[in-house]
Amino acid sequence: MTTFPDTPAFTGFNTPSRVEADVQDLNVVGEIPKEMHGAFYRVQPEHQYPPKLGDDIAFNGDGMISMFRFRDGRVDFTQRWAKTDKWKLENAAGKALFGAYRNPLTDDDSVKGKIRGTANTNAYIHGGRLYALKEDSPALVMDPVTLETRGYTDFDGKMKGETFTAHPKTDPATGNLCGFGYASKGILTRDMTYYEISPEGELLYDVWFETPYYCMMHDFAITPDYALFSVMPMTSSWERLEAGKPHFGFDTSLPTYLAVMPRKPGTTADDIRWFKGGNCFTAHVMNAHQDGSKLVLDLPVAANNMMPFFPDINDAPFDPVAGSTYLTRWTVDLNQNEEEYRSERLSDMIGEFPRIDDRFAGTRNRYGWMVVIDPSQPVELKGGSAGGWVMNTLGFVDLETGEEQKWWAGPVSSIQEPCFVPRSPDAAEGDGWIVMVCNRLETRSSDLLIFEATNIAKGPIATINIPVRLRFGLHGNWADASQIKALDQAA
Ligand code: V55
Ligand code: FE
Repeated sequence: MTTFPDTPAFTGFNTPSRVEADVQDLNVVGEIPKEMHGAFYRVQPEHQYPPKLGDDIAFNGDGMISMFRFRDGRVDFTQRWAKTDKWKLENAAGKALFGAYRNPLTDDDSVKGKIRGTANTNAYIHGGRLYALKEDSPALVMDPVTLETRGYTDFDGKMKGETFTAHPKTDPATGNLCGFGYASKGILTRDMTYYEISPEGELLYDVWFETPYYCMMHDFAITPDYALFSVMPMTSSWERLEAGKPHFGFDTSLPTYLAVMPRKPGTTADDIRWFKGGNCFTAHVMNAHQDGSKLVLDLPVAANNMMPFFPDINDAPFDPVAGSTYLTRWTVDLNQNEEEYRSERLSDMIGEFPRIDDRFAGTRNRYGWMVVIDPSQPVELKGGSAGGWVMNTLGFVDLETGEEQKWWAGPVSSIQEPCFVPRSPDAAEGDGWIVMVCNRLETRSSDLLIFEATNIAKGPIATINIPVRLRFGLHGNWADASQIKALDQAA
């Protein structure tokens, strides 16, 4: 019998949905730009079965991939499970076999040594392939048109590490997929790897190095010549796992580091420069660029932990004010003999899930978009279970002029990560649209909204009603039809 727990992670807007679907021609209010020809992919964590240990965190759900296919002003919807090895083993057993998030000590004996990944964090397109990604395991390859799962890849045996990030970047100059892994020699190891993969899917080179302490290395940044990593004290140990504590805990006694690694074959750990900073929390990055000998990294930073489900290692209570993230600029000058990075706040909006026009990854971007918490707006979540602060606002920053815009989703709605869609492959930066899932917490439904990218304040120009109940989601990406041959042909 399947009975999901009556806990916040599985009730209200988070009630399990588990629907694979094909729906043609979704209902649209407003007008979808005819130039939008391609697909928006996004992923949400969904538990296939009730959690083995009675309750769980959303980050441990199985990946469910949604595809919104755009052509001629119409939108089709397809949704499929990312069928990881874990999903298949549990499906065959008819129940959960894997236990807590990144704690193999809690697994059923029958799955010892199996890949624990859930492919629940990002849906990423590169070289015409769709990757469903979870940072504790290799990349899962899926068909970008049918969403059928092909399986994990080790890039023809060339990826020697055990993991591949959920936040790779595509270098617009070379077309290479730039990615990394942490815990590369096994869970809790300090070993990291950097990988570069050609548009044809060939792993070109890797770089191995160690971080000063084991940490959640969730995202990174590239520039034409460097890869930049933020080491922050969301850490773990075998003692934590043996005690059955959440995998990650936040250690306010540790410094942070900005690692700068030359992006070229033959780089070794000795070539990496480590710049120190004070204790703080980081997760996602907006972008980075080179300015002469200076390197500039823009990322949301909080004074303390922003993830209540990964608590303070000394059990200090969660502090939502100290856990508020603000877009921040870290700078280092490679020509100076500096030991610390400089830090300066760029915006007073509480923002996370930063995005850019990805064609400017690694170069100086003018525009950025974020999910913003605006505590000045009223919240009445009738029927919603979301506690605490609500991600209620889409934010926009113009880093050249300092202009900011906000669009508030209303008192009973919250939003998921925005994604930029260029008007055409060679359009100017920011010339295009934002697509974004909006959670209707009261009716437990979802809409996909479309905004003019540099005029979000005026509100959506189209609202696409999603006829399937979605849940909170994580990351997604747009692929122009020309990036996926089969999408282009099946017109
Ligand atoms: C993050 C998300 C994850 C994860 C580790 O946002 C870090 C950060 C959805 O899964 O496993
Ligand atoms: Fe992420």
